Amino acid sequence: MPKKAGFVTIVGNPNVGKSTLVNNLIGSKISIVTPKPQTTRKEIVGILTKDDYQVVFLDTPGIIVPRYKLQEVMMSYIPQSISSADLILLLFDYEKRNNIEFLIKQYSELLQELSVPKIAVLNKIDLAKAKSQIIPSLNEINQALKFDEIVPISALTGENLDELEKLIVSYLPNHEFYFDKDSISTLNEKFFASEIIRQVLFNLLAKELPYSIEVQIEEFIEREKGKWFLNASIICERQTQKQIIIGANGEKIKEIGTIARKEIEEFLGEPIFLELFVKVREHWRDNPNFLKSYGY
Ligand SMILES: Nc1nc2c(ncn2[C@@H]2O[C@H](COP(=O)(O)OP(=O)(O)OP(=O)(O)O)[C@@H](O)[C@H]2O)c(=O)[nH]1
Ligand SMILES: [Mg+2]
Repeated sequence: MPKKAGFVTIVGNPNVGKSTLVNNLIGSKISIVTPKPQTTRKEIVGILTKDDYQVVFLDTPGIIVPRYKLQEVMMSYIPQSISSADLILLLFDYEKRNNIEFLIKQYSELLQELSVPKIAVLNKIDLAKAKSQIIPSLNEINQALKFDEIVPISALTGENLDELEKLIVSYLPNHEFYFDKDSISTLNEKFFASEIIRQVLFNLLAKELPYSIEVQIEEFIEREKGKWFLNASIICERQTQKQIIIGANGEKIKEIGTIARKEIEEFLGEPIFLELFVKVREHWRDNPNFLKSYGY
C-alpha cells in the first residue's frame, strides 16, 4: 500500500483546545496547555507516525486582533502555517457555542479562499450534559459554512479522537514520509524546556503577568555523567513584575523552579540542575529587536 503523509494545520480562537488536541493525538506533551488564552505563541510542529501514514500537525496561536507587536508576529504565523497545509482543522469550543455563528462569519473569508479540505471540529463536548445537546451546535456550523466534515470531540477525554484521526488520514495525499518515523517534532529540547517554564509561569502567575513574560534558555549542557545543566532567563517588562516573580524571600521563584525542574526532567528523561534568573527588558513585547532575539 502506498504511504500517506501530509501537513494538518489547526486553527481557531484562543483557548479552544488546539494544543490539547495535538498532544492527545500524538501521545506526547509537546505543545504547552494552560487554562489561559494565548498560551501558544509560535507554530508548534507535532508528528504522528503509524505504519502507513504520517501526519504533521501544525499547532498555531489562537486567532486574535493584535494589540502589540508580539501579537502581530504571533498572528503572522497563521497564514504561513495555513499555506503549508494539506488539510485545515478549524476548532470550536462547545462552551462558547453561543458565538459560533459570529465566529464562522469571522473565519469565512479566510477559509473560503482555501482550496484544501477543511474539517470543523467541535471540541469540549465532555461539557455537554447530554449528547443531544451538541446537535444544535453541529447544525449551526453546518449551516454557516461549507466544511468537508464536522466532527464533535473531546480533546481532553479523548472521545471520538480515533474517528477524527481516521478522517484526517482519509484526506491525506499519497506521499512519502516527510520526517523520520521516530521524530515527534522538528523543535529542539532547548525550545521545549523554555516552553515548559513558560507553562509553569502561566499557571502560577496571576492574570495579565504571563503575557509580559518570555523565557530564554541561556545554557543547555548535556552531561554524560551527572545532571544536565540548564540556565534560563525569565524576561519581564518592569521591576515591579520582577519582584512578583521572585516573591517575598525568593519563595515564588523557588516554587517556579521546583515545578519546572520536575516537568523538564520528565520530558527529557534526565535529571537536571535548573538555574533561573529574572531580567527586566522594558517593552520587549513591542521591540522588534528583542522579539527577533527571542525567536519571533
Ligand atoms: N473540558 C474540556 N477542556 C478542554 C478540552 N480541550 C482543552 N481543554 C482545556 O481548555 C484550556 C485551553 O486548552 P489549550 O489546549 O491550551 O487551548 P489552545 O486552543 O491551544 O489555546 P491557545 O494556545 O491559547 O490558543 C485548557 O485548560 C484545557 O485543559 C476538552 O475537550 N474538554
Ligand atoms: Mg495552544
